[in-house]
Amino acid sequence: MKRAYAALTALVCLLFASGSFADQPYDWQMTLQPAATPIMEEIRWFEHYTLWFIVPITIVVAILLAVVAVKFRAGANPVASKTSHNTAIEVVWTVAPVLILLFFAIPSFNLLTNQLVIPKDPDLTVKVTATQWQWNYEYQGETPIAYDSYLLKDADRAAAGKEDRAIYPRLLAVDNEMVLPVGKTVRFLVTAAPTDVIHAFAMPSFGIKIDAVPGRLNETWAKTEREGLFYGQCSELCGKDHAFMPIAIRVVSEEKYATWLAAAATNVDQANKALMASADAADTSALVAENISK
Ligand SMILES: [Cu+2]
Repeated sequence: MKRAYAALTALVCLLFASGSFADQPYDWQMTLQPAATPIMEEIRWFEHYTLWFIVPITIVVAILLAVVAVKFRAGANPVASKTSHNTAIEVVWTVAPVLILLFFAIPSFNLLTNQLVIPKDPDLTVKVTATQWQWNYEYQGETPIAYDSYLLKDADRAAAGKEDRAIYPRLLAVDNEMVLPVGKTVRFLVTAAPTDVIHAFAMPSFGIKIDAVPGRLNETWAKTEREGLFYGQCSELCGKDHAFMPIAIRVVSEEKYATWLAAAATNVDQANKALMASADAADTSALVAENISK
């Protein structure tokens, strides 16, 4: 009976938990996406931290405004006060914001430094080149691999084996995802094609958003902490199809990555398909196992 119940629970969870297959925004989302890198964890922490200042300040200012509006209304003050200066108040409202801003500035600069200082000797370097309107990923390894990543068109879903819209959402899914090994430090070199326009490479779960500028090589990095399929989008208005150049990154185990890399050296399309089949199957069985063990 217990087993049957567990199996039923697993099935129900599977039916409703399809969102957990891929990291992407959801309707009416209010918060940031869950983190997949230490940088994004820091960003999420910083966001919560700033709220501890923002919320009380907003409440105090709103109360002060209400008090002033009521207490000093024309009806209660037929003769207006001529007071124009109060040294004590001026000192307080100068010093207090400076102190509050210091509490923001220090962790903020820390975060910025962590984002912009690329770790020495990254495990992997991927050059990302944006063009109107697709991405090109170039793996700087012993066997150079480069391929384009386009928006997945609805008409191509069946042929690509990407009919599950929970895993491959409309306008976010691509034909060929970028593939990265989990737990490794990846350096991204980001640019746009020489005669193109400015785009931006953005991956919310990684805490990455960096401009792709023609003639300029921007650097950023990520150390992924978990496997999954992560979605982002071009984040710099770049022309009529700006909304149609999504970014998809598949983070897999080191072994799967090695297999993919070897296969991709000869045929990227086939390597991606093989990886997709094993990754999607693993996701599903892991979820079932996780739910049965609960
Ligand atoms: Cu773009």
